[in-house]
Amino acid sequence: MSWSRALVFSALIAVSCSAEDLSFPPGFKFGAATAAYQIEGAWNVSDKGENIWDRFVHEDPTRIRNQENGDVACDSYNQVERDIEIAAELGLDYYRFSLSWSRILPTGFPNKISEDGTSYYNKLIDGLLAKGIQPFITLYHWDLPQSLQDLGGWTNPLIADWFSDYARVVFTLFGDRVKMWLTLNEPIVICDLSYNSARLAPGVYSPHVGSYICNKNVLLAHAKAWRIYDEEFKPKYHGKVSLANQLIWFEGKTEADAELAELTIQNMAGRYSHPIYSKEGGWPPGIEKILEENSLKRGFPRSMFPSFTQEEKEFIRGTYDFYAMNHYTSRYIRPAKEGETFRIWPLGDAEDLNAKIEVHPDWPTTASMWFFVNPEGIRKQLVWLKENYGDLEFMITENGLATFDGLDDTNRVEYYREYLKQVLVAIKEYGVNVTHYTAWTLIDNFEWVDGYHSKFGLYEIDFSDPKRTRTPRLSAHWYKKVIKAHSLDVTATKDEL
Ligand code: PNW
Repeated sequence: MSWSRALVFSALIAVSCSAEDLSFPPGFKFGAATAAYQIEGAWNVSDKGENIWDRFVHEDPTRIRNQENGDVACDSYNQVERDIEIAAELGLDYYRFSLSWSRILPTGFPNKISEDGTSYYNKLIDGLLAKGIQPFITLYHWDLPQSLQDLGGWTNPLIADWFSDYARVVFTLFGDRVKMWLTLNEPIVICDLSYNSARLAPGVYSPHVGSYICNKNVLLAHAKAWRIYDEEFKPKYHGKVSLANQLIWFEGKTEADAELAELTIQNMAGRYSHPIYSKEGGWPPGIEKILEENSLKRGFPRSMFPSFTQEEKEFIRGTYDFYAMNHYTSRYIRPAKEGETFRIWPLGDAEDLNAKIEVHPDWPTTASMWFFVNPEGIRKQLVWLKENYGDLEFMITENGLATFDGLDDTNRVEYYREYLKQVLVAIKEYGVNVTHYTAWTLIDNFEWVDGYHSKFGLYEIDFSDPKRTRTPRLSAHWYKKVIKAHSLDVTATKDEL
């Protein structure tokens, strides 16, 4: 569809839904999310081991805007009670947070389990449960123990064993009380974004090689951890495990680019989803051949994109209990022109498909340079997932807006409302079984290379205050009402601030 036709089409959809019921299906759950390195601080307390983000920010502080880092962050390590209180104030059904691998296993390996690390997470889990809030744990949100990075990290195939050993320790420690799990957050960031740019930890530059090897290894690591839960823990604890994929919605810039858009989705969403969620398993159709040809063109004697053995394909296929999607933004795609160069940052062009990405001039910009607002993208993405992988249970495990300072975040309320409306359309008109929605994020936090510059929090944090005071924004008041009413038919006004 062309740009102009897409806009007319979206206007029609908007009209057809305006008189719609804004309530969520019974049993639909609302949560909010954070990640360990972004909030905890306490990077070197007790016996915690160093991780790749600690190393990345200390080794060369200029890698991060304003030379900021997560040494203290939101001080959540010391403010666990306040974080639980906030989750309760909002009335969350669940709180999604991640564990710091090197806080639990200081060496990266299970030869030593940290008592202090374990007791921090026990406090958080038990405190949430006491308030009726379900803990939803991500095992890995980008902070690999440095000890394992020194052995090659995600490019060493042994990582599947290291990760699954860690997973077993965690399931043993917390599985009696935690029923919702994600193994990895956004493997496309761990592999593609990181190795193709070196702009994220571990700062290793290995485009089209490291990123490909990592791609296969993260899938094997996930599958191994999923199978450990399935065999050793699910029979007694009955929890659910998946991984969270970052999905950017793509459309062709012109009608002629529709096929290219589909291929782009397969090359991004598909490389981290098809092996797990498709009926046949393995890499998405067509991708292996393209990446092999590219390797040869780049002068390698053979494909740098690893294939799967039949056994590996079977091992990975079906290792899910639901589909977890993080979604923020959309893009258009078009073929590259002769001699055009490719961007690698902040969001690389589809160089492997010889294609350029663009944004629609009408999409509002945000405080993050990669982030443009297009609410319909979330609906189209959900419908695409159902069409490609079947009638699965879908959970939105991240969605939210980047803004600058201030408690009056009317634009964040607007963002949530418009994206959630589209989620309701996906559920009610397209029959997509979406059961959970997770706001990113509970509190302002360390936004990776953007430092503390752009803010995603429902609660504002005063980072100049040693106490890191947390204050609800307008969006927090609004989200609380949505959760209580189980509907978008609510308003929050500025005098509530
Ligand atoms: C996610 N993109 O990252 C992460 O899971 C969070 O840790 C992060 O704070 C949050 O989104 C906001 O940035 C993203 O390329 C990575 O569209 C990549 C993209 C979006 C989000």
